[in-house]
Formats: sequence, structure tokens, C-alpha cells
Amino acid sequence: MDTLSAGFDRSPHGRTVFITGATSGIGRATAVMAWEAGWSVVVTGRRADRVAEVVEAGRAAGGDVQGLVFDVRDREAVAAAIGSVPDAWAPEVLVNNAGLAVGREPVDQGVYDDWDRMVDTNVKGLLNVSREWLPRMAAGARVINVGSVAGKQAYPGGSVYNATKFAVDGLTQAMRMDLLPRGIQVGQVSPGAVETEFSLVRFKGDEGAASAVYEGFEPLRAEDVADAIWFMATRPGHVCIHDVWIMPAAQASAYHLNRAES
Ligand code: NDP
Ligand code: 8X3
Repeated sequence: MDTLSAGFDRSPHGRTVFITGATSGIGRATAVMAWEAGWSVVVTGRRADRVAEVVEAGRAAGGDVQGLVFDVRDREAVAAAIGSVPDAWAPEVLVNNAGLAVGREPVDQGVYDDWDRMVDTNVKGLLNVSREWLPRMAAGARVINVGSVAGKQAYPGGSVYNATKFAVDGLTQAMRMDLLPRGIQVGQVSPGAVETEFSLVRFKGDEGAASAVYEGFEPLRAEDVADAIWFMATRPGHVCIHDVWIMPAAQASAYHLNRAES
């Protein structure tokens, strides 16, 4: 953490964004967009080597990038990591992106450990990070939660993942109301299928099962979602985008995909 976070003892060079789950996929793509726009960026994740690699890539591109390694499920680790960041680095934009799906079993065959991982990461992890940062964030700051089409429409085999993303939708709404008097805006992005490491994680490293998810249609890229997040992050102060539902052109709902015949 020391070398990755070297630089927290000085002021950020630009406006600051703190992104959870920036070692891969949507979070990483958002970090790239942020440092290219001249913002100071804090990237986080559990995999220290990946955090270091993203920090190095950002700095090589001339970005002002710091890294923190922690698991959003570990409340003490979250408090220690965020507590180590001086107020000057309190984010103007907090992107609560870290999340995952694990398994596609129907609920009567669900795996308890998978359920715990999803609930603890997607719901409690988002809360842990928000609880540590929000008291230190100023009027005009924004929180952007990464929800999902799975938080709008349930699908077979999605039960607990659906429940966690419906929870993100509810939290986004309630957080917006709670934080209204403080002038902190809260929005979410709700993507359909995005080709990232998401399915590899969901299918526990089974590359065949993961790539089959995206066969026969063109999924969103991480950059497409990062683009929406960054649009929300950079609106004028009087504009709050509540929700961006963003889908591949070939996807009409959680269960309607137009796959080409193979
Ligand atoms: P990736 O698997 O590529 O990225 C997930 C990121 O979350 C990684 O950086 C990972 O980092 C981090 N992460 C996971 N668990 C934890 C944890 N316990 N503590 C800290 N960081 C964690 O997937 P995506 O980019 O696709 O996913 C990002 C978000 O987008 C998730 O919330 C997901 O639910 C949501 N989403 C994804 C869609 C898709 O189709 N891909 C569609 C709709 C929403 P590390 O492993 O280093 O900790
Ligand atoms: C990820 C999209 O449809 O795989 O949130 O649940 S889906």
C-alpha cells in the first residue's frame, strides 16, 4: 500500500475520483477516462499486483494516480484504507463499482458461500465504502453506483445477484434522499451485458462458459459503460442524472437477446 499510495501526503493535481474495483473491466476503464481528463484518481481492488499495474499505467500516461488495496467486504480494512487518505483527497466523485456475480444455480440449489460473496460485496461493500467516505465528502460531490439491468429485471438463475442489484437500486434512491440536504448527488448506471472478467468470475474460471455468454451478439465494452459514468460525473453542478440504463443494441431486456445463429 505504501508505494501505491505514495503521494497522498500532497494535494491532488486535479479534481479527485475514487473508484472501487478498478483493477479490471468497468472500473479500470473509468479510471483511464478520468486520468485522461486530468482528474486525480484513486484506484482500488483486492489484487495488489493489478492495482500496482493500473497505477503504473496511469502514471506512465502522465496521470495523477494513487492505489489502495483492500477488500470492500472487510469493514476494518475499508476504514483503515480510507482513513489513511487525507481530506485533500476526499473524492468529488465516488464510483461504487466493485461487485460480482457468482453462480447461476436456481435458488433451491444455491451455494451459501456464493450468496455471501455477492451480498457482502455488492450490498454491504458498497455501504462500507460509502459510510467511510460520505461524512468527509463536500457539497457538490457525487456518488455513482454501478447497478445493473439485473437490478431492474430478475431472471432465472439470477436470484441472489438480482437481489443485490435491486438493493443497489434501492440504496441509490435512498442515498439520494438522505444526502439531498448536504448537496451530494447520487446516481447509478444500470448496464446490460458487458464483456469484462465478470462472467469468468461468475463461472469460477470456466472460460468456455464465460465466453458463451457473449456469443452471437456484440456486448457492451467496459469503455461504453465508463463513458456513461464519466458523462454523469462531469455534468454541471445543477444537473443530476439519476440512472442510465445502457444495453447492447442486441439486448432488449435481461432475457431478450438477439443472438446470431451459429
Ligand atoms: P470485473 O470482474 O471485470 O471487475 C470487477 C471489479 O470489482 C474488479 O476490479 C475486482 O477487483 C473488484 N472487486 C470484486 N470483489 C471485490 C471486493 N470484495 N473488494 C474489492 N474489489 C472487488 O467486472 P465488471 O467490470 O463487469 O463489474 C463491475 C461492476 O459492474 C460490478 O458491480 C458488476 O456487478 C457490474 N455490472 C457488470 C455487468 C457485466 O455484464 N459485466 C453488467 C451490469 C453491471 P479485485 O478482484 O482486484 O478485487
Ligand atoms: C450483469 C448483467 O444480465 O449478466 O449485471 O446479470 S447480467
